[in-house]
Amino acid sequence: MTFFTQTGSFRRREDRGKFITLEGGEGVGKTTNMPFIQEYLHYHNIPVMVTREPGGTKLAEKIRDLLLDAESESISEQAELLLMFAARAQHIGNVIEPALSQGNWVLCDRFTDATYAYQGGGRNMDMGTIEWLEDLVQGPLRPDLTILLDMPVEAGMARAKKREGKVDRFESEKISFFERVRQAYLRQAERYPERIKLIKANQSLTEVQNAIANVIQPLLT
Ligand code: Z5A
Repeated sequence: MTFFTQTGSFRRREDRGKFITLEGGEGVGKTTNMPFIQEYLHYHNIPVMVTREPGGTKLAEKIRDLLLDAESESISEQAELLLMFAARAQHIGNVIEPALSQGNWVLCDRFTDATYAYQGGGRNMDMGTIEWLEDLVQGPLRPDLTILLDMPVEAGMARAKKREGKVDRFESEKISFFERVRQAYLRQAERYPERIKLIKANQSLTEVQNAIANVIQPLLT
């Protein structure tokens, strides 16, 4: 299938789009860099759908509100884990898979590596259970590329604190929680070096964005 691009040239849609996820701890710059990646792909005439987790559909956004609400009743670890995957099931079925199968690329702010990091690392939940849920909910779906922005926890938290707005349920965790999250992300990167590309987030924004462009580039050919 072909379609007309903004620059006026025709580009052939591949049978299936690519799935890119952006990951990292507090304040590493995910929100800041999502529009950069979107524009970079548009520049290369790639149709991209931008989304996030938890969230991305009406129901999944409601689950997100429940999960992030700092004033909710205490949520058990199992309930938190299952809610993450319930939101993900809805997101994959209604948004991610349809977009990919129509040849669109999908750019997602956090995905299942966040579950390994926050529920597996932060909450010390069993990684085998997470793997089992991943297989159940995703089948063979895995990101084609995961960009992991990494920096020391305290520096990321200091950046995040400068933003306005209420602190959510995760942000009120202790620093030791975020240290475990970071280590779990780094273990994921060691485990999947082909898929997960680690980028130092405590560089200038230009340097971070150059590094992001470099890791996306091989997908364009
Ligand atoms: N969660 C989970 O537990 N399990 C799961 O499976 C999933 C999620 C999918 C969702 O939060 C929460 O859900 C998350 C994990 C959990 N909890 N936490 N914490 P989220 O993803 O919506 O938001 P977040 O993680 O809290 O992200 P963040 O704190 O908003 O960070 P960020 O988006 O990476 O940072 P930012 O807002 O882009 O940047 C922070 C500041 O730094 C800002 O002022 C920027 O202008 C500045 N910045 C960014 N880059 C630079 C550079 N390079 N130099 C200088 N300053 C910079």
